[in-house]
Amino acid sequence: MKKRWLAVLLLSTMLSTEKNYAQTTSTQKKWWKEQVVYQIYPRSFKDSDGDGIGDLKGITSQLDYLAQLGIDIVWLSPHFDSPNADNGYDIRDYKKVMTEFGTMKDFDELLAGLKKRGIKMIIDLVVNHSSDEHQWFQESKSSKLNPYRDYYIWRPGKDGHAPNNYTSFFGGSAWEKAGPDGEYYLHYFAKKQPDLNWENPKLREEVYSIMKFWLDKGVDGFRMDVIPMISKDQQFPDLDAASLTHPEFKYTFGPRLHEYLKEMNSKVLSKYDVMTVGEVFGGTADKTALLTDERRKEIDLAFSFDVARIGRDNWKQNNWTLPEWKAMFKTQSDLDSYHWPTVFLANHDNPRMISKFGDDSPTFRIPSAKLLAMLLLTQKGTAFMYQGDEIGMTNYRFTAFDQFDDVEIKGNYKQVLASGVSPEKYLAGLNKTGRDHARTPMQWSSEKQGGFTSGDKSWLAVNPNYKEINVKADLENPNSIFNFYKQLLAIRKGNDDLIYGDYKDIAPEHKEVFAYTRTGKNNEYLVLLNMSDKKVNFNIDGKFKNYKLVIANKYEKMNTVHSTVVEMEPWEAILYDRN
Ligand code: TEU
Repeated sequence: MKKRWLAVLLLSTMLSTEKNYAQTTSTQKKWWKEQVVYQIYPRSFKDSDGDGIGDLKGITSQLDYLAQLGIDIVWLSPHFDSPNADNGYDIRDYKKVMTEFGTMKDFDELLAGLKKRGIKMIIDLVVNHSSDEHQWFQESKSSKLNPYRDYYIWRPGKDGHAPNNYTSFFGGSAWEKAGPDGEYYLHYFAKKQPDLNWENPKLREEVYSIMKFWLDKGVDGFRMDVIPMISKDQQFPDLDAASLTHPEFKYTFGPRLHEYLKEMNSKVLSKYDVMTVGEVFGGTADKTALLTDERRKEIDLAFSFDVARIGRDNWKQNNWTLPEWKAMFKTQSDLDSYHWPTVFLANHDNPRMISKFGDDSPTFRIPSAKLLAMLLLTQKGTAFMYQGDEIGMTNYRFTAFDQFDDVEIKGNYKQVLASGVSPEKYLAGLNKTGRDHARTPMQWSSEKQGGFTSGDKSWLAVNPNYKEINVKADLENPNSIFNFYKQLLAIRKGNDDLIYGDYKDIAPEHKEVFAYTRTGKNNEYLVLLNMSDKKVNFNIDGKFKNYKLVIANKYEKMNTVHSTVVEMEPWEAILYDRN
């Protein structure tokens, strides 16, 4: 008896040692690997009361629309009480709903309405920082002796200056002097977003209690905002010159990050059947993989920014090539069976995917939007859609700075111009990279304000192309982008070969065509995407002969592969399968 216990003890110690993993596990099936997430940015989705700001009741009014589309999980961007310095990514009260968005009752109704339709919901967990209007910060700021002082990161200045040269993503120093003691607090983002001090165990317990509060309401998990930033190097060393333009690589993966995530997992997440996806802004592929290795018990999934942000250098958009982009998808799918990738091309911090990766001209908007839909839903990984992409919404053409709302642009404006960049050049850059492109209101119909609000104004202008690009028009047209998404989502649902099948890029060096296979136990898929505005004769291996058409974005396409050359139209996307 004693011996048996000793053996069990020994075995469990071995299993819990980080490097001593059991070798038997392979890719485990999980609901969150199979399902498709749809991100809602509540401010811009649907306004129910005419104040020009989207709200929870507005979302609830469109649940049948989401069910009709066929998505499985909604990711709701922050809905918590906030003074909106950064549209809700600055939280004043984590257990209260933002007044503009409604009440807790509205939240409960939204959640119940989703559940009724079999749709899950994950919410945003923004705990690298809070709002400066959070009660914790008000207390913390009031005195060095206040019990909440250590909820935030305070340091004395150096020779009358900030404690070090850290810069904020939203302009200027990352330190701000405040309160009666003349100390500085740290804020990686806006001044109104002071960073929380995770070194303090009391703060960590507060975060876990917030998580439990929402999980006990029935939410199905979290998207974790800039999660690798929560642990900081307590020495706060100056940034070297090279890091000053991209400090995110120094602000992430601090010494205690993995310890904190393991604690969060054991104290909270492990007690629920939920999914977590971390926003990994500022991480290399190797470091990111540590977060999502299922044996380490930290988080399930990570957004790596490589794919969505290719070529982006702050507000500038540099050129990139298709082979470079393809290599990034490969890196993710090359991960071993203890990891699961994500596929995302856009969110509320990035330009519209059609404008960045497709072609938003009148000729090619529809085929390129459908091509990107096929890419998103046939790659290996949990797919994340962003609101409006299902109807092919495009970037807004900004012509003046006062048309922007974004704190990032407002905060950096002076600094960028002072560095010698002309306003025209900055504007041209922002027209490619700006975060507000994705935040213009959802276009529901050709009525005024695109049917987003009954009011005369919306918080950010509706894209003037709403008369042509809107939900109503897409629902009425069987060949619309919406209906293409719907078909693809139906093809993918429950399709283990397409979900778990191996990924192989069959032409990694091809400059126009993205071509890959997904090989499962029962079937093999061949995906051909011509990502150019030229006709391309694409050579494929003889082994694909007799593969049959599943779906394509041009309807006259041949039904079966007859030769080793596929003549592809500009932006043509074709999905074939073997069976
Ligand atoms: O985003 C962090 C992020 O990746 C970018 O927005 C980045 O800060 C910026 O583009 C740097 O140039 C998350 C949220 O998604 C974003 O909306 C918030 O503004 C930010 O964190 C702070 O909470």
